Amino acid sequence: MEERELDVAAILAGLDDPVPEGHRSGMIALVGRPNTGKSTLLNHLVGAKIAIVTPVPGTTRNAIRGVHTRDDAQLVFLDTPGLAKPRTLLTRRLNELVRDTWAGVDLLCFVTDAAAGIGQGDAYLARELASTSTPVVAVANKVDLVRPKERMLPELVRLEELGASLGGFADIVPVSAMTGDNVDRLEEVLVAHLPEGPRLFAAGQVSDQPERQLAAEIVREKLISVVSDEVPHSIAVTVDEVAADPEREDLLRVDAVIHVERESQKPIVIGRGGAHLKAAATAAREELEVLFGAKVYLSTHVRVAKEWQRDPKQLGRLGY
Ligand SMILES: Nc1nc2c(ncn2[C@@H]2O[C@H](COP(=O)(O)OP(=O)(O)OP(=O)(O)O)[C@@H](O)[C@H]2O)c(=O)[nH]1
Ligand SMILES: [Mg+2]
Repeated sequence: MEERELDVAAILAGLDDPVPEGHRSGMIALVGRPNTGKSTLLNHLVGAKIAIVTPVPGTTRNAIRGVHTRDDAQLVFLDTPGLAKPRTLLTRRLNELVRDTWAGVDLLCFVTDAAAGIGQGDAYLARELASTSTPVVAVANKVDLVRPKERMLPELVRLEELGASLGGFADIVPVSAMTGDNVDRLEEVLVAHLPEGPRLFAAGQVSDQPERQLAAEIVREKLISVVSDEVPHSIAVTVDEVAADPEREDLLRVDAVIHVERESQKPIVIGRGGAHLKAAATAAREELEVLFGAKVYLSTHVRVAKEWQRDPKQLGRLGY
């Protein structure tokens, strides 16, 4: 069974195109507390679903790159896990990963949840961001949930006050990452703060995430939506390869392994009569078929990786 390879020629095509004068480019990290809408915003800015989105805080576990190419600029976004109090080795590692991204980017996009209110967690993050010399654009997200509109005012004032700890935000932009309201303006603001420079990626490339990782993430997203309580945090999904079926060229095989932390979590993930697993797998397969433009055969196996969130060896094996 052969793994589908990246089309390198297609990815590199266009890299030599002349770059117009005044072209801007750079890396922009999306940072914020968990659940503020960073991944939703990434998907909207890039115009494709690259990062999974769920109502459960602590969804994103990798620094996911998404590229948006325009004639006059190229914006390379890095979605990051929400920064939260570390409770396990996993969350400690995720926080380190987030901080590592701050150093290597041209611009920080600090995403807050205006509907939940700008709070202590945001203040903590703003103080932490003060240790970098990188400009920070603040986003007040979820404006669609703030009614009446006047209720935005105190949140924007609070955000402005937080900016004082880092010498002022480069800009503050209210948006709805879900409806797309004002995201165009945010994009213009981000471009204005990027340095001049050539394209970093070919025009057609929107992500560098391997197909198997995207597939594993989609399965995890669908599982999170069918299980509840603390179980979403105990789920990790791995896919070794996305490969054409040896018998049928038009069929892609995705073998997903679902890892839980304890034996007692298996029945929760599987559900009565397999109902949870079946619902999640069907939803994942349908989405993968659209994403890959091919028929998908998705198999799922649930395994126990005992206390994986606290075990360095298992974390490595699961890709964290
Ligand atoms: N109403 C509304 N909901 C939003 C908006 N942006 C995000 N959401 C919802 O907020 C929840 C969290 O969104 P994510 O994009 O996963 O948030 P995140 O910041 O990436 O979360 P972590 O990866 O856990 O840090 C999801 O249920 C989204 O649908 C918005 O502008 N309006
Ligand atoms: Mg996320």
